Amino acid sequence: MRAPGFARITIILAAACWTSPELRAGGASPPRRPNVLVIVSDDQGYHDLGCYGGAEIKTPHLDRLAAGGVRLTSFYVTWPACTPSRGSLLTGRYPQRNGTYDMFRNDLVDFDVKYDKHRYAVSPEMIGGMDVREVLLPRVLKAGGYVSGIFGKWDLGQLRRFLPLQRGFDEFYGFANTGIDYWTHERYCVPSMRRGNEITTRDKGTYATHLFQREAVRFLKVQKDRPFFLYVPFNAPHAASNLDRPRPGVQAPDKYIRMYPEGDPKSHRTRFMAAVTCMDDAIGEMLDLLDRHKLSDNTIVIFFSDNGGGVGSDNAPLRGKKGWMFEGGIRVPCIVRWPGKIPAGTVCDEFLTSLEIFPTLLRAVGVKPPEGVVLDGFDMMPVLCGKGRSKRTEMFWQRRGDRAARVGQFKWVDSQKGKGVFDLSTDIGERNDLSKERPELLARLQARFAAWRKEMDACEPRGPFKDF
Ligand SMILES: [Ca+2]
Repeated sequence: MRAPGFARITIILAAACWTSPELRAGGASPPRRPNVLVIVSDDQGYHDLGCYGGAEIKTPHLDRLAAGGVRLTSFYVTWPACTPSRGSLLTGRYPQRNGTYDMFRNDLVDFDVKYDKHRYAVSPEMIGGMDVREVLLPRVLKAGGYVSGIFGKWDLGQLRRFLPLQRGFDEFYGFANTGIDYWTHERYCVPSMRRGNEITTRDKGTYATHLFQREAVRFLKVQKDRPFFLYVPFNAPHAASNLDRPRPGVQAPDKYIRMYPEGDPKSHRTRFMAAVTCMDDAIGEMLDLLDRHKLSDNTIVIFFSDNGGGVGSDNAPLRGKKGWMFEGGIRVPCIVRWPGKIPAGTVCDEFLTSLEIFPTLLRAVGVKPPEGVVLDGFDMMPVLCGKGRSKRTEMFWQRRGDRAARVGQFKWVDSQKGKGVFDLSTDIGERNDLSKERPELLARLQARFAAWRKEMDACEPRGPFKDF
């Protein structure tokens, strides 16, 4: 077995990008590699941004980001919930290939079971984590001279060996499990905020989004003079994870709830919109800082939601929501900005996924992918720049017994929430099941899924769920 590691990661300089005329003449140093800012929201719906047609929600800074770059309308994540989706972003691989193909989560919390720290320490969500043989994006970028920081929701394992500082990040402030109370930062009564590897309760009482904003801004100010990878995976607007009953849903500061005076301040929808707008403000400060330090033109900014909208969200016109195999679970808003490269204010309807982000970023910054690692995506920058069609023709999803495939314009779903074959080019809402009238199409989609499943079963096994 080959375990790709840091030592085998080699760097190439993309000569066309990096060798300035001055350098070729023996003059000044080459231009700086582009910075990377990846922002992920949590359970935000397809219609929960102004720039995606959400008229009732206030997202001026995300709208500004879209106005300066490209907005994707046919962009998918790899799983309809948090953990595997975030794992695919950082590995560039299908969940079934990197081994994280379900949540690291204790189901007992749904039955109001309270954990003390000793019981929590040996519970499944504490001991699961992304296989340490997986090479994560910050590890690869480090070979290119990047400093990397993550501020927010890690969600890829809580034991020290799984935590961000052991996976290539230089700084971490946030929580490692899959959800917290926004104010206490506890998960079902267990303190969960960390600085680096250690739990901290120092900021208890401060709204989590404001803390991630504070830390991301601090990182930008300190690291602005060298190439950086800043990863800001918010937990907003995910419902809070605490033991309050009835379930509180999304928590939001009063200041932002008051920005929606027409809504019931106690409703899930009002608080969801308030949490999104608070997050949008945090994103705005990061964008402002890039502008102030004249870094915007040399910074690739990517924003997307880790899965379809959950409690309080609006997924229109898509069918279903978080957890589902229909489009509402897996098709998400995504914005990419790279001034001077990606035309401003454009819309891209091409078939693309979060698997493309890893190879796209490495190509853009001139760092070679890790040797011996199978990546499931490709460089989508030419597509984002309007210079070509997407190479993606297929995508597959599996969550326990639920399965789905998109092949070209057609989608097959076989799940507890429903099944059928749909033509997305005319039926984005997946209302018209074609499986009876097009049995040959159903068979073709099922065959493509079976071929993908066979490939996943044959790849080098990864933990923690697989028996090998
Ligand atoms: Ca999520």
